[in-house]
Amino acid sequence: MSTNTDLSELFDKTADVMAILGANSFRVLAIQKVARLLRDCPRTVEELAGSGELDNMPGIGKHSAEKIREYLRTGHISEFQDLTRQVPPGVLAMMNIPGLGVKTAALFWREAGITTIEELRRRLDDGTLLNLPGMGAKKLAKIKDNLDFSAGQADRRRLGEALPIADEFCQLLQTIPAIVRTTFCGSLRRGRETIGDIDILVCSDATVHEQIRAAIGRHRHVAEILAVGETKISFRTDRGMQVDIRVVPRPSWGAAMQYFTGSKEHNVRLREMATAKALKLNEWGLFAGDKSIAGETEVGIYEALGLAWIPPEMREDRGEIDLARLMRGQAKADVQTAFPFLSDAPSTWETLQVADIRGDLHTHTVASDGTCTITEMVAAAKHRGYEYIAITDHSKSQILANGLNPQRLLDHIAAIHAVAREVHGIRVLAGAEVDILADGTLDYEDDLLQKLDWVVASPHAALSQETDAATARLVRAASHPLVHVLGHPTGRLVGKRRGLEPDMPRVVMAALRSGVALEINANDLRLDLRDTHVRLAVEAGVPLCINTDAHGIEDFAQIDYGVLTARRGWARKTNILNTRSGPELEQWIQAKRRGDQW
Ligand code: DGT
Ligand code: CA
Ligand code: CA
Ligand code: ZN
Repeated sequence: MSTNTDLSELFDKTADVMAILGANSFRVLAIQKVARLLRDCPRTVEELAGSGELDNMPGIGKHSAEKIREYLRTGHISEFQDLTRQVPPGVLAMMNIPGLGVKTAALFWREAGITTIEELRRRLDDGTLLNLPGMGAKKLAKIKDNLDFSAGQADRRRLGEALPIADEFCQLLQTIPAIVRTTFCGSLRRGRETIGDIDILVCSDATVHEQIRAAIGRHRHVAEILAVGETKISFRTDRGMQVDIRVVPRPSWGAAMQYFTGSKEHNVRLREMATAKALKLNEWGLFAGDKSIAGETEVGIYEALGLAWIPPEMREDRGEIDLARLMRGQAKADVQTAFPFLSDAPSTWETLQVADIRGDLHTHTVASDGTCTITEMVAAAKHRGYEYIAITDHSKSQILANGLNPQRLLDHIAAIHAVAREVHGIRVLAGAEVDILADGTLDYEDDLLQKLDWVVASPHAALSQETDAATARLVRAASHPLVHVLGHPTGRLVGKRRGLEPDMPRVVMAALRSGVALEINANDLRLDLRDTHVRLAVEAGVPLCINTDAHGIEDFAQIDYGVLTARRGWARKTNILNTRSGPELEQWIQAKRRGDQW
């Protein structure tokens, strides 16, 4: 990958090392911020260092700029190396186990001498850790549970990591003239939050595997070519992801796309349907005896089985096959009876598009822990074609994120309104992301909340609460009359932190009663609400907001992941609040403040 990525990872790792060595949390945070800036920066560090701009970048201090230059000169940072040498790699792995964290990892290392995950697993079983301060049986059981959770995720990558890689290789393959079409399939096409391996299909009637081998062999991100056959080429990227490329002839293109998109459970159901009609379905086509009756297009396969085409994100055997059958049927009432929340009884599924999103209602600026100013964020939102944006910086309890105390918030509101008056063609809402405290109360008083145009309420701390406490907390926040949307309601981080595990149907019902919206946080590390929770909200008729929680202008692009997650939860345009026009949103906000039902 690029130097920006390498450096960003180095800074991130060093932040972990410093944390475990007991460094001041503000210093750790500053290093993490540099990591994020480097990752998100559209220009290369080489450029920035060359032009001298590196020294004037907000968020990158003198010390960090010096380190970056050292890296560009020598390929390493000696101070970081010295720090890293002091901590066994297993200890770093330990602190990244969900729910374990710096303090416990340091305790296990210093007080129990644990330096590897295997050792941790053994010691969790033999009971000797019970002697450590603060370690009860319940707490240890939870750690064990989390260890299993992270083992289950071990070789899976986040959607946001896999998708750009897949895109890059698809584009590369597309440059081979004998290749007619290229697409990725598998879990990636279904928009799952984590990806095991990348499945790419190329359509060609020629023999192209040697050309493919040559093209990928030259590519800088290819670490090892694992196998080359006429119809299948596999390789591993420098980040350890496996990619399978399959060559498919034109007549089988649709069948192969269907088969390799999966999911496996969905495919099993389709094959049963085919068998029931005395047909055979495989990756080559749909056959009656030896005769192919469909295969060139995916929609052809579904229609030949008596189904409407099903968007890939819905192919998880969660009722989509029944829906597709009823949608193709004659009686609209059947759809309504089986799926009451689809009151318009669609006969085709109109998939939610990124272009349907008309604004972002959860964004941060330099006032708290963002990297851009209000003006920059607003300009970038306008440039995307958005009709509105809410600026929602952190509230006072978020000390490490530089949360705003009441006086700073008042000043910030004035500053946002000042920008709003200057800029034309986009509505700018003065908002806040208010912490939902452990008991469900909010981090600002009502008279202050009243002054805001838009209130996101989110949990950030106390995320390992028991289910009952978590449910009560979120229900209480959802019921607060001044809240517009619950932001990242569970606080989970994909593959890293389980977050709250509330009784989600009850939270959804509370949102319905009070007319509050629920967020689909589009950041690929969050995707919170997750797909199954989205489905609950859709079925209950609770409005959803897809927000990026942007901490800089680069983050607006994350909206794609939120839209994929929304589709996986069967959300359509009508379910998403921020697909409405500015005036319609305004009306919704007014009605919410008056306490009308949505
Ligand atoms: P992943 O890679 O673990 O994130 O998940 P997928 O869904 O991409 O699974 P993968 O890569 O093992 O296989 C790609 C697709 O190929 C899968 O979604 C469905 C299809 N497929 C794989 N194995 C089978 C199978 O045994 N039966 C059927 N019907 N389909 C399969
Ligand atoms: Ca796959
Ligand atoms: Ca695969
Ligand atoms: Zn947040």
